[in-house]
Amino acid sequence: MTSLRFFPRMTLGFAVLSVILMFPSLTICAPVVFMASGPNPAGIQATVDVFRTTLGTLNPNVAGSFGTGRREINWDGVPDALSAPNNLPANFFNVNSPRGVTFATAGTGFQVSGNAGVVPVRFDNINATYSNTFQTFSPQRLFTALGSNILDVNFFVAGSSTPAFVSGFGAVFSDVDQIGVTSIQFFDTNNLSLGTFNAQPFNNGLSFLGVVFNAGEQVGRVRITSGNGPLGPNDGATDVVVMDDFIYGEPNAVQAVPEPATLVLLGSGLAGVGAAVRRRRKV
Ligand SMILES: [Ca+2]
Ligand SMILES: [Ca+2]
Repeated sequence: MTSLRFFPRMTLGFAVLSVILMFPSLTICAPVVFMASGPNPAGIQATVDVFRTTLGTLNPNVAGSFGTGRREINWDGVPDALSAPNNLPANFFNVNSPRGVTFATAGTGFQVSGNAGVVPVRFDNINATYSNTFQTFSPQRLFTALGSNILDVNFFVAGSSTPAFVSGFGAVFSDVDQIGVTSIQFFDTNNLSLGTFNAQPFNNGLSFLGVVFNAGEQVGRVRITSGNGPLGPNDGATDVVVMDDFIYGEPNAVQAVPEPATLVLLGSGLAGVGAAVRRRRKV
């Protein structure tokens, strides 16, 4: 900063403005990161609560956009028929229970863990060691992609096919062992990365990672990387990680950007209006 002390403020401002004008797609990010890890839910609860408060009031699980506030998914109310050992439809939380998200993965699908007394809990149906590896933040269901440790969360106006953006997103992870592996990458509505953020590890514990963007950024997608390999009966020496609660800002419709041709028409239309005004003044 010392070198900037004698730099005229006006000149610096002009220089920054010039850079923005030269690179109109340049994104000025202002991420606010919330992260915690601990041996149990109490170890991350305070951070989760501050993240919730920052996003605003919890909205009901209905179609449409409330404009502000937040949505949450804790997986716990998913019907048995759509939980382990069965797969969860990718659009369950935009169709069956409208919360404005759909999932995508290069793997084979998605699964919500089973309830006690119905099927083996916490993905013991996949590997009998998993109930000793994973714990829940919100009892008693967890979530995972299948055949891949990477999944995308896409946002829509709840209950519709209208693309939407959110101001922030966070997730609870279970059994993050390695540093710099489990992460959330944020993309804006033009699919430009807003940054990748890593979850803090805690062996057999819970980790929370949430990011809010407070400079008007529009998050159109997040890519979640859970550990370094997919769940499986023989997952080897990998760091397997599953997910619990998703917490995110209310999805709002992405405003359509006029096509260049439309802009030309709009521009010529305005020029015509200007000419008409000038003609009228001459009369
Ligand atoms: Ca849960
Ligand atoms: Ca692990």
